[in-house]
Amino acid sequence: MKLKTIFDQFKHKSSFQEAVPIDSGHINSTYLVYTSDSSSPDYILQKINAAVFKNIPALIENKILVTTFLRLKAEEQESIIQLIPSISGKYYYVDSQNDYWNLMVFIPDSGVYLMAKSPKIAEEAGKLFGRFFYLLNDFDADKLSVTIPHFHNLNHRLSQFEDALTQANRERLVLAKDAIEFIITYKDEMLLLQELKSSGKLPLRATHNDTKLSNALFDTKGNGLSVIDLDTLMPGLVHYDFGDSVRTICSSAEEDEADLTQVSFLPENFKAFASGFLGASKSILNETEISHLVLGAKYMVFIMGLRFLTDYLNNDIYYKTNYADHNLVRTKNQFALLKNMKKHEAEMQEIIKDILD
Ligand code: GN1
Ligand code: MG
Repeated sequence: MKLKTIFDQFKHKSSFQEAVPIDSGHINSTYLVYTSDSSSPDYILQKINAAVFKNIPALIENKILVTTFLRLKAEEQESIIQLIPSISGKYYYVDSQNDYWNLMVFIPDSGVYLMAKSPKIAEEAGKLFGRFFYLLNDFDADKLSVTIPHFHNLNHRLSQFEDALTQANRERLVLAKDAIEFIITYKDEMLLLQELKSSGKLPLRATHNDTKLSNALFDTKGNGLSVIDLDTLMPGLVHYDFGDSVRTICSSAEEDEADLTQVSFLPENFKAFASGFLGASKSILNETEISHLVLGAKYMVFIMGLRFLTDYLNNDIYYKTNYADHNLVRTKNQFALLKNMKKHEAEMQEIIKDILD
């Protein structure tokens, strides 16, 4: 089906001019739809990956619940994603190939960063994700459907990894040898977060679960505008959102940089990000949550490396890849970042303490 035809299945009053793919996501297919009338907005049209998201109506319902809630609480200058209903009245459209689409208003003069080039960008992203997290404090997380069960549960990801090990081909097993050993060495350290969760010491909250830098929208001056990509809204821990941001905002390279000498942890970005995030949200966090934020950062780098590695061993069935070893490159990159981050742990704790004092 043509993109124009799909676009016109939604209730907007605009005319389609052109659709340009946005390639940065690993899962869905996303297009920026330009409209021909200057008085009407442009849009984001997105095909949701049904292999990854098994219950897309529930995913859309999560987005509607949260955006409606946020719109009531947000201050005027805050931009909250706005979904457009389809002609059927539902907030998605199913095409003749059984693909699910949704449409959102594009926020004008906005863009994303793949890397935080300065602490200012890191701080702005921190404020944005921290505020988003804070505003959801009194949203009842039980209202959210679990669209990907055990998404950030390390026990689950480790068991998927173990399954992948048993059926991976020899060549990939050999190439991944060091990465496999890395998992074995560090998994117990990371599993502490799941133990705290299971023992009830960490509250389950409504979390975004994909707070990488490129899911923060900025204006042309580098000010934070809006949190985007609400696909993985689910009950979760603060550590998932804090950690996934640190993973991307405090790295000197993109997550698939193959030259590992380019990959290092940036403490000055951590300081800026943490001060933005905690400035907005510290009032709602308990002691145990706060004392494990650094573990949360390590955990998210670790689990992402583990998921890339598992997909590599499964011959790349989950993430979009651009070349044969792309997932292995991503894995090694994440583990290089984690190794470097571990050298800064004491400093990270100090930074958090200073922010909270
Ligand atoms: C995926 O599709 P995208 O880029 O928004 C993944 C996240 C990972 C991310 C790594 C549903 O997100 O968990 O953090 O890639 N989303 C899903 O960049 O698996
Ligand atoms: Mg996403």
